[in-house]
Amino acid sequence: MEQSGRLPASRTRALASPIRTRKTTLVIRSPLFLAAAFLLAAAGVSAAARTPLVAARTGSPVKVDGRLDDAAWKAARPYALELSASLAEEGWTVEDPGTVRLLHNEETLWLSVDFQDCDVVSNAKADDEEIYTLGDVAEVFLRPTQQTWYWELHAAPNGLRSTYWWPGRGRLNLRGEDPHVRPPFWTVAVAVEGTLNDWRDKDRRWTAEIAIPIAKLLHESDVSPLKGGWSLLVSRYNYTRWRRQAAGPELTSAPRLPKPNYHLLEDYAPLKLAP
Ligand SMILES: [Ca+2]
Ligand SMILES: [Ca+2]
Repeated sequence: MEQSGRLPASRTRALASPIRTRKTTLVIRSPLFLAAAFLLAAAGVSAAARTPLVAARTGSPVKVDGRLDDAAWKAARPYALELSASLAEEGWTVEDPGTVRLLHNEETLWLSVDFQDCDVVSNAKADDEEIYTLGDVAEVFLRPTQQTWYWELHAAPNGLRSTYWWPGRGRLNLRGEDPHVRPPFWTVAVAVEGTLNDWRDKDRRWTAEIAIPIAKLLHESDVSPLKGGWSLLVSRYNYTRWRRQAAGPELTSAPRLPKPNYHLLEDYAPLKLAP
């Protein structure tokens, strides 16, 4: 989910800067270039969002037990979760670092998260509660880039899940409809180094492995992510007693977003399933 469903008003201003930079470094003669630059701006595509998140291909399935000791994970590149550019510009730094890794075998997309966390907490009691308001979560957003719709999967350190399917972000907060998809079609297992829900001590981390059957992601006539054309955001809510720079949960994501709003769809990274 998000802190606010509202897209930031400064979105246009934020985009103006890289486009201006291009104009100063490139001699623009071609109307095609101008058209491309306009389309880029209209689509809200930032340079950072174009760096793909790559899922390495594995021949051996991941054992989904929350422990990241499978040999296959060694072949997967770790991507660091980052604060939004806006918060970084204000001088904020990440307090509890985290990484995500991706693997696939053409049938299943696996994600693992490794979140350092001084205070692992979740008050969630059941799947499909708004668990991001009840404690720490890892979130996975998956979207066909040409579509308005997207998946939003949440996993908590107590193993609970929420599964959302949004027709489009303009329907967030719409009452009278249930965005949850039940039963969940994906699996998760978690491991906590420390003690869940004990504020008195200092924890170390929680890890999770998520397995998503790729075919189950498809809606209507959408193209499989195996053929490209999908985008991905992995994000986090980190509630902690030990927060230093602000009140409330720390919000970080891969890729980095311009603002701390996880529904900035155009800024998700392309998802690349390596052959
Ligand atoms: Ca494992
Ligand atoms: Ca936490």
